[in-house]
Amino acid sequence: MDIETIREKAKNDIRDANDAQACEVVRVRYLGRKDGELTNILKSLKDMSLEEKRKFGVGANELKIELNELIENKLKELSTKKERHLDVTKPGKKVALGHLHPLTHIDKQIRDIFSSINFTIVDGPELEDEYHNFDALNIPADHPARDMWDTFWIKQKTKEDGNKHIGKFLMRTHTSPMQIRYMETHKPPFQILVPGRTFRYEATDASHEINFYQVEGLMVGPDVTLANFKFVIETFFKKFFGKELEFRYRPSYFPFVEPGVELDIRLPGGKWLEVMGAGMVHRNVFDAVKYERREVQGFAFGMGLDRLAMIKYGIPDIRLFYSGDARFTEQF
Ligand code: YSA
Repeated sequence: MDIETIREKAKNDIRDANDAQACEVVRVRYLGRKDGELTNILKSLKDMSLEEKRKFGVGANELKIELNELIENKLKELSTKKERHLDVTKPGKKVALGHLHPLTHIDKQIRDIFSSINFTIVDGPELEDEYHNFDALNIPADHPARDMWDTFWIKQKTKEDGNKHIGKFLMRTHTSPMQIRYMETHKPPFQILVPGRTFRYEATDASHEINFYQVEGLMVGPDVTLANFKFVIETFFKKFFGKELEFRYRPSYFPFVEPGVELDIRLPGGKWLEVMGAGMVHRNVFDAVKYERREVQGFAFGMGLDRLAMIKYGIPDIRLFYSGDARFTEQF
């Protein structure tokens, strides 16, 4: 039988097929592996002369593709036709709802609480320059405190490559550079909150990730004191955890504050957990942003958002946040 005859016959059969089973019968008749009419022609190609092969081969293969497509389309057509018959007794389909990531929940809660006590929420760049991440925060290049922040440096083009920028770039190691960026462009008094993503080149474990989130706070005015910090932060934590808590302030060191403190919260089991670094903004930081150091003072703090989420939801390992496992996020 020649190819044109098969084509005509097969097309008619496909047109007449009125369900999936009939389509399958047609498919087997022409394309069945064992005895399909077109398959047989394709099989016989190997015994043909070169000239015959040329004549039949191309046409037969094209027809194979064409018939497969026609059957496929027919099946689609049949299934949509079927859907058009509305069966009102059929149980509804369950719609799978997406879930917000637990860090998104925590981020929102923190923003809401600070907004309610008049803090302005500010965003900043994740790709930073050395000046804002370190130098302006009173951490010059040779300062040993730079070791506190293991840094992902960005590969730099040299001047020969046409790089006009002075200074190096890095993925911000903390949200503190936004203190500088904000003060460079705003005059006090103000109080801001900067939630954001931060990066550190360090080994991961249950409480350390190379990518995590911090929340920076900064309040500057003519007479802002550590007592204001204490009030703001204790108000925040009580609202955040929804209960009375015990706090412990320990002296600490960060180059951009003087004095510096760390804040611990007592967990239900009685254990103290460090939740943030803070302090009164260092005069050298005010100098860097050209504030008159005798006219203003302020407090700043930085806390780990992931760690707060771990405490609030009882999550034992920070790496779960970044696992991309839907079974984890579905729980929130
Ligand atoms: C201190 C004083 C200020 O006036 C303002 C801000 C600060 C905080 C300072 N910029 C800082 O980064 N301090 S820190 O290195 O101790 O990090 C702060 C918090 O980030 C930690 O308490 C912890 O909760 C979290 N953190 C740090 N490294 C982390 C991490 N969370 C997850 N993975 C890591 N690798």
